[in-house]
Amino acid sequence: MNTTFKSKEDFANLTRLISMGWNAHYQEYATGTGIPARVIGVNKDLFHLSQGVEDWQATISGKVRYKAAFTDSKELYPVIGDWVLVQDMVITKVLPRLNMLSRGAAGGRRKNNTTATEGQVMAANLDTVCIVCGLDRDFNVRRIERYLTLVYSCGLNPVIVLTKADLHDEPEGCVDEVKEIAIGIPVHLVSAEDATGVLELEQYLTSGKTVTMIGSSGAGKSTLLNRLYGESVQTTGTVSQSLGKGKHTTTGRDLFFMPQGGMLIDNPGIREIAFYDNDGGIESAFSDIEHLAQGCRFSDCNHMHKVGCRVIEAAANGELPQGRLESYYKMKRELDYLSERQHKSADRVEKERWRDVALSAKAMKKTKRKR
Ligand SMILES: Nc1nc2c(ncn2[C@@H]2O[C@H](COP(=O)(O)OP(=O)(O)OP(=O)(O)O)[C@@H](O)[C@H]2O)c(=O)[nH]1
Ligand SMILES: [Mg+2]
Ligand SMILES: [Zn+2]
Repeated sequence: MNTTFKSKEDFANLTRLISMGWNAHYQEYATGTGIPARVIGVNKDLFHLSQGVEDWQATISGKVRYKAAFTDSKELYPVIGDWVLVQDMVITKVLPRLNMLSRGAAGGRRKNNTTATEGQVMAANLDTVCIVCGLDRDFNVRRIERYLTLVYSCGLNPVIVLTKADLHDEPEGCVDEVKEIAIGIPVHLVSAEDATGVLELEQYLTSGKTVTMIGSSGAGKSTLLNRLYGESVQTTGTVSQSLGKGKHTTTGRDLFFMPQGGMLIDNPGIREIAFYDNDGGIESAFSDIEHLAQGCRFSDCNHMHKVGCRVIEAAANGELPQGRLESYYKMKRELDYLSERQHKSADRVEKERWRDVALSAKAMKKTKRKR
């Protein structure tokens, strides 16, 4: 990073950006017109940007929009947490992301897109992803397993936050249950109601660090943010008595500069956890099964047939819960299908590209002949 400063002001600006997560990676790519800023809110085509002192709204340049529409859009369209270059209230460049939390979104294949399924990037440039689960009717170990696979598939660091501890008679039992499936991952037991355990979460919110929360609607994400912030900055909503579900109170994504020094992104509740990336998520989320698999007789064992399979043996004798193995099979099938579709789609896009090249060559020949 360039450490020669023309003025005290330059130095102060850089220090402020660093406290917002700026580092040598973004500095390296910050070439072109405009000044760096971070996306702290998105409202359709309007982006809420900040440089630490002031914040303002900007749109995106035609060039960025065009690129996003005709290439792999998930890389290029600004999302919350992105670092961008901005000039005269127009975003001129989205700096390459260090990571992103994405998931499968409903909808078909876009023209010229290289992937079969649409992906939705929820947030970019993250240090920690908090999987928030309420200890009311929201509590579901199988769902936490899915969130873990999603976060790992994106190459991100998960942390599990079991909230609403005040509503459960034996919350410690839930922690033990979760620890069995979340091997080596911190599990925090908190209550936003009476502040139990909330201080523990401050370790993730130190200067320059960006944390995001995901979970179902009504899990208690916004309430937790308010508790950590020390005042009510986000609207919260009640959980339906009959369904035990939230009412999708948070609808947008916002990044908050926390008094602890870090940044916290609140997300809308997730209805359905669909995968999009496939970056070894299953191996990390099911490291116990991966470990058992070393004892399988055949190195390419798919753990579906009994012959010499250590995983099936462990499920049969109770070492491995049957529900966990079923969860593994289901997610593995989904992720295998996803990579197959993405491969196929990439091949098809390549074929279409060559067909287009051939067609335009033909067209050029025709016009030459006419002349
Ligand atoms: N008793 C208790 N209630 C809580 C706690 N945290 C949240 N709640 C309640 O749970 C309900 C839902 O909380 P929200 O914070 O709005 O949930 P959310 O996860 O942000 O939901 P969406 O914005 O819909 O995704 C509210 O009625 C909160 O008061 C807690 O620690 N204890
Ligand atoms: Mg909310
Ligand atoms: Zn096996």
